[in-house]
Formats: sequence, structure tokens, C-alpha cells
Amino acid sequence: MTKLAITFSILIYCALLGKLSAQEPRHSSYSRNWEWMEEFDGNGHNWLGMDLTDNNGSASIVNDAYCKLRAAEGHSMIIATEYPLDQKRDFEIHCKFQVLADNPDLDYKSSLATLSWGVSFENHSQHNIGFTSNGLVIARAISGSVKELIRPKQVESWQKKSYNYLVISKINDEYKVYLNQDAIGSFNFNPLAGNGLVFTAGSNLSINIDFIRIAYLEDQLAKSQPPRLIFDNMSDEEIIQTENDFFKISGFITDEDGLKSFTINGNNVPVDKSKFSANLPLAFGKNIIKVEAIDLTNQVNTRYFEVVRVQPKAQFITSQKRLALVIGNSRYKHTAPLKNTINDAREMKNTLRVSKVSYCVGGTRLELVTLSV
Ligand SMILES: [Ca+2]
Ligand SMILES: [Ca+2]
Repeated sequence: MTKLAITFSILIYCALLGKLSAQEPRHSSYSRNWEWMEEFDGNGHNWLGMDLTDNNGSASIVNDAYCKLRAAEGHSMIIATEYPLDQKRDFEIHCKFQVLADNPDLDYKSSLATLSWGVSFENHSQHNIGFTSNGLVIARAISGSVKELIRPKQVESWQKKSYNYLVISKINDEYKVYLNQDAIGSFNFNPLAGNGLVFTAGSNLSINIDFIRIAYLEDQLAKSQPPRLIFDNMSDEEIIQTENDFFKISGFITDEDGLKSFTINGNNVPVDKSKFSANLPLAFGKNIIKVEAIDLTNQVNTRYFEVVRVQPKAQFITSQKRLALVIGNSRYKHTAPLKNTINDAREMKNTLRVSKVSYCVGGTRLELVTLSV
């Protein structure tokens, strides 16, 4: 191999290594239905601004792998396409990208690489999330005025000069944003103004984009399991009787999505390292205990138990001796001798003996059993 070929191979290898090193954030248990994917191995989705080269910068697909978007000093570069996001559904936008700057000290006010979604080109409305080359993140809603959704802050797991994996997850009325290993913020979902997807490179910035993908989540929600509840001292369908005026309920609760709330009879109960414990006051008679756990995907596990508080039994006086007289009469005056009466009496004696007989007197007609406890 020539020196040039070796250098070229190393460069390709380094580029691949950078792309492989950014892993998808492990942010939820969802598997996804990918509806739209742009791998940047061609301009199949007609990105505007592609293959543009002029004095201000360049944008092109390089190595069938990514789009390189570079802005010169005092300029910004954009590429744009359209994908109509179904706002009624829950969705995720995944993007793997790299941000490089000639001057890495540029702050977010002067230069930012952004991804915008829900863009209306007519009235300049959009949501966007932007990064500096040093991994400062900011998210904004722009509709005439600029509203900060995530205030500027440093992403801990930002990989400088390498690829980063961004997930924008919209579930119900909330966006959650993840980058690499970090949950970097959340903000309210608001109706999208348009269908535009736009990447912008600010002054002196380059963005390399490995892919942008969109998935919908409804089917995954159905697959999500409600919280699991394991009780220490009771099981379903069981009716518990007690003389106590309190009932202690305890056990384990787990959920892979995370818990939104856990209540017993409507009151919040703290969960510490998956364990919970609560003392519930009991009224006399039937008490229904409602245990309800809701996870972050709004899956619910509700369980009902019945605890009956009974009046305390009269105290058993255990110090006294108790007597049992067992009589088996086999010789009635006006009947023939009976066989079974004696056997029955013996059986009764044996039964009593099992329950702590201390003394007994035998006899064919009469057996006396003395019990003591
Ligand atoms: Ca790619
Ligand atoms: Ca769950």
C-alpha cells in the first residue's frame, strides 16, 4: 500500500469508529415502528441545499454516509426537507450527528448547530434544538418571538469531535430529550406549525449527520407492561381477618418505564429502592384497600384487598383445668347391646388426646378425660 492509501484507510477507519461509538440512549423500553428514515446515502428525500458549494460554505453527501454541512464566517447554512409528523400520535425523532467548529470557543449566541422540526416556512414557526461544538444544548420554540424550552446547559456525555446520538421523544403532551447517556430536558408539546425538517449550521460550524429517523410509538405503548406489585403479607382474593386497629401493608413494586404514582386508598406512598410499607387504620368490619400504581406510560395496576377487623375474642382463661366427660352407653335398658357407642366414645377420646390430654380413665361404660392446656 502506498503511504497515501494507508493514510486514507486510517481516516475512513477513524470516521467509522466515531460513528460506531455513539450509542442510542437507553431511555425507555419502547421498541419502535420506524416510519421515515434518512440515512444520507443519497438525496432520496430531496433535501434542499444539498450539493451546494459556494464561497460561503458547502453541503454534500460524503462517503454515502453522511451529509456535511459547513458554514463560513458570518454565514449560516441550512438543508431542509419535509415530513408530515402525525401530531396525534406519539413519536420519536432520532438523529446521529457531529458538530465541529473552527473556533470551539464560539458560544451558543454566535454559533449553533440546530435541528428544527414542525417548521412552517411561511410563518417561520418551528421548534429547534441546538448544540455548540462543545456540547452546550439549547431548545427553543420560535413563532415570532423566541421561547426557551431548554435553557442553555452543558451535556455531560457530549462527545467532542465525534458523533452524538440525539432522541427527541414526544409522549402524550410532553417532549423528553436524550443525548447519549443523558436525559437533557423536557418541555410541553405544542401543535406543530408545519412539516419542515431543517438542519442549520451557524457561523464557522460543520455538522456531519449520519442519519435522522422518525418512529411512532402507539404499538409500543400497548406492549408496555403495567407496574408489577408483589405483597409481603397477602394475596389477591384473600380476605384477611384481624383484631388489630391497624393493618401493615408492604411489598415490592417495579416498572421498567418508571413510576408516575403509587397510592394506597388514594394517598401517596413513598417507594424506596422498589420497596413500600404503610400502616393503614382499620374500621370495625369490612375494610377495602385499594392499591394503585401508574407508570410513566400511564399503564395502571390496581388491586383490591379486603381486611375484616373483628371484635377481640373473649379472653380464654388458660390457667384453669378443663374437663371433658365422654360417655358411650352400650347397654340401654330396653334395647339389645350396641357395638358402636363405645367405639365412638373411644374415637372422641383419641381426638381429645391429640389436643393435649393429660389424664384419662378407662372403662367399658364410661371414660373420663381430663384436659389441661
Ligand atoms: Ca448514514
Ligand atoms: Ca411499564
